[in-house]
Amino acid sequence: MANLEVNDCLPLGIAAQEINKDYKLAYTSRQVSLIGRREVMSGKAKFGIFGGGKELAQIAMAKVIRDGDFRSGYYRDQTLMFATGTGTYQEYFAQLFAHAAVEADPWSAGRQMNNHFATRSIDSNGNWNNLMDLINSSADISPVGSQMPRLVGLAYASRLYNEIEELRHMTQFSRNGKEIAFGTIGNGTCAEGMFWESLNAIGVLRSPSIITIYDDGYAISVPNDYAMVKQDISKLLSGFQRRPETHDGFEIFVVHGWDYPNLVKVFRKAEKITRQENVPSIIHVIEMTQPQGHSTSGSHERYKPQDRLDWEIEHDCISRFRAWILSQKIATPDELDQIELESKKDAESARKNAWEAYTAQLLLERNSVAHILSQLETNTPRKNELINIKDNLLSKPSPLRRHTMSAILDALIVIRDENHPEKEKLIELNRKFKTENGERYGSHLYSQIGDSALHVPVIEPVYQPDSPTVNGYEVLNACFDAALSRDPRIIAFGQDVGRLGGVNQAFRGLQKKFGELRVTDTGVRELTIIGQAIGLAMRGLRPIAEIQYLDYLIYALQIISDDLATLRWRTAGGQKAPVIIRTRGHRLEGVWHSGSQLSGIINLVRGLHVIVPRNMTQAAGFYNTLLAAEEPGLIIEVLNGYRVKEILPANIGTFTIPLGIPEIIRHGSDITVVTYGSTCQIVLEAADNLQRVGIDVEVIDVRTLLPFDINASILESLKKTGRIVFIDEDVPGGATAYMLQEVIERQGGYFWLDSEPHTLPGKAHRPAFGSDGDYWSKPNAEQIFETIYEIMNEVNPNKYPNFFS
Ligand SMILES: Cc1ncc(C[n+]2csc(CCOP(=O)(O)OP(=O)(O)O)c2C)c(N)n1
Repeated sequence: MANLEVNDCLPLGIAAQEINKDYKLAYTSRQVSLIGRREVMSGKAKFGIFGGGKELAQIAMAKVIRDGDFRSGYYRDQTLMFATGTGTYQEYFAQLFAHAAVEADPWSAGRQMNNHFATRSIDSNGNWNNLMDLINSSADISPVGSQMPRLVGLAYASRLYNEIEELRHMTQFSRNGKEIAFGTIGNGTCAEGMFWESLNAIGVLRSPSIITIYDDGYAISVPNDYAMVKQDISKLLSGFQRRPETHDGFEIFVVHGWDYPNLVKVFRKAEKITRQENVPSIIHVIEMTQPQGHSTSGSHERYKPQDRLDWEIEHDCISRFRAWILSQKIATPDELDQIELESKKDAESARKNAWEAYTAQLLLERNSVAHILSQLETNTPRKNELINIKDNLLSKPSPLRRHTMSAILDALIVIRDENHPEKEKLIELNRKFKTENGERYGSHLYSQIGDSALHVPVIEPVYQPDSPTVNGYEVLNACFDAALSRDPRIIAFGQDVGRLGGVNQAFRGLQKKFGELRVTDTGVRELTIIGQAIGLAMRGLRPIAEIQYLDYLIYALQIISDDLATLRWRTAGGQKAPVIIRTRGHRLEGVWHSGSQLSGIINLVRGLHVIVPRNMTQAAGFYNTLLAAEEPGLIIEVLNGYRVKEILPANIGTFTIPLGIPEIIRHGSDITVVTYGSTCQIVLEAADNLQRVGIDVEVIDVRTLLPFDINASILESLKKTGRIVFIDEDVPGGATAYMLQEVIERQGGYFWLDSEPHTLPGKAHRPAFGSDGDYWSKPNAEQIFETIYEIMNEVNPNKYPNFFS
């Protein structure tokens, strides 16, 4: 382990002027933290978390981070953002105030709490910006440790750009893969499993990353004794240390957080090793402090003993920096005092400007309502009530939109029986504000522009007289072969995907054809398979990440939900990660290979497309659609479909299937059955039997759960039949209930029902093993028959008398 001594590092070769500039930066960064806390305490902002005590390490990091590099960090990194010029003090306050505009808070347009950073990778048309012109920050999220899985892909992308010849032309994303992915993480979070999984993956993938651990001894109130063996993360990590001159493993450094010269030296050394040799580094920054406590939620005096508090004052990195500058005679005390004075002014004026900009629009909105209320007062008998509403609205110290909205409704309640032109104006404002704010706070969950999967032109599959009939897996194999040939950005990986070609053979022979980097095996690590995909996609590549079975998607569901699904929304359209997740499920044998946890999934991954094709041709069409767009999507293939025969379309690499468009797979007039995936086949069997007793069933395959039937075509079927059943393999109240809500409530199906709507899901327990276990755990053809027959029996008992129970 490279443990440097202070004297090793002199001379630094940094001009006095630059050191003074660094001091100003560190000092101003601390000032904005202090002012930020004050703003929260005075009620102007709701919550604050700050980077005090971590300034110097970030200033040192900023000296080695280059255009094109990526950061995946957490909420302590404000100084890095200021030092690299990727954020201003005013933007910092804008985010603290939750100023909901990209122009004010380009990191999140007020959608994220403060100190959650993100640079803008895409423009307002969804086109990639030149990432080589930016010091890129992948968008932060609050679940601690969640910055680590995507770091795997951000770092691995450099290797791919370096080693895959066909990617060399993508100079907007990489210069021969020389970019480093910088990770930052707190000591406490190193107890998370995802930290270890990510570290191991980065090591195995030999990818250029510098991971900096900020160690202030605590995770909120919990000291390291409770968090890790030996209470020392770099001791624990020593097994990752590479042997001299080898490339397997990490270079590990330990350095003090208050030690400017050594921090600079360590970062320089780490950068050299990582950038030139492609060996990842870990920098354990010890003896950091947290002068403002964890966040505005509490004060650290409650849990840190007095001697620790005293120690923190003594080891504060800014006062130590000042002392060092003076000891080196780089500046005089007067000069530093002057810098501090200017810093305070800069910080205060940034706060003031941010507050004025934030409140300007809100005041405008508030005043427009107050103005209408004043006009109304003059010709209503309920004048006093309106004056009260107006005064109450104007008396709020922070003009929040919610106050304006309650004032509007309050006033409308008061004058509900009166007629004035001003009342119409108020109703109009109510409508306008709802529309504007729906967009302001909710836009970009999915793409609203040209890279949307919903804009991909439909190309029908072409069948010729000599089109061969093949196994389902061969349909996918041909689709992936065509995709990999067409587009060098496509990178497929997962457990057994490479050498074996996937457990169901869809990638058979493709590693041999396209090379080990394009079609790759991974370790058994679902979370970081997805993280790898997110990072690659953020750097312009098109990963197809495979999770071997749907049941194991749960391991990665947190990161899909928190990171991938929210990315475009939480950056208000500033970043995207068009990841395709491929998995298989629904139906095989046994508890852990036949789950169909769709309700859990669809409700956690809004922001992704969720596609549940009934066969492999359908799946291929959807892969082509997603690959033609730039949005993330999950495709769940049916596990029992790989050996089912299908006709191979002549245009297997290009035909597309639109999202959100159900398909009627059997026409009928008595009752509508809505289903998807592997139950399609079972419902069709039941429908044949129902035909024998005179019941004509219309069967609809919804094909995609997100989006769901965008043209309300199921409603058209319901209008015809008046009866509807939703069937799938999820638990009761699961995705069948979701479909029911979509059709009956959203589409207005309620008004067309002649019978009570039904759901027929799987059982609440997990699917039992064996064919009979499956039969008694999931909807089967007999049960479907009986359920539908009973509905028809209720409609016409004479025509459909009960004969089976
Ligand atoms: C997954 C998750 N668990 C818990 C929390 C609540 N939480 C926020 S910060 C924090 C402590 C993190 O400590 P550390 O990693 O040492 O970073 P520091 O805040 O000290 O810089 C916790 C437990 C969270 N945000 N995410």
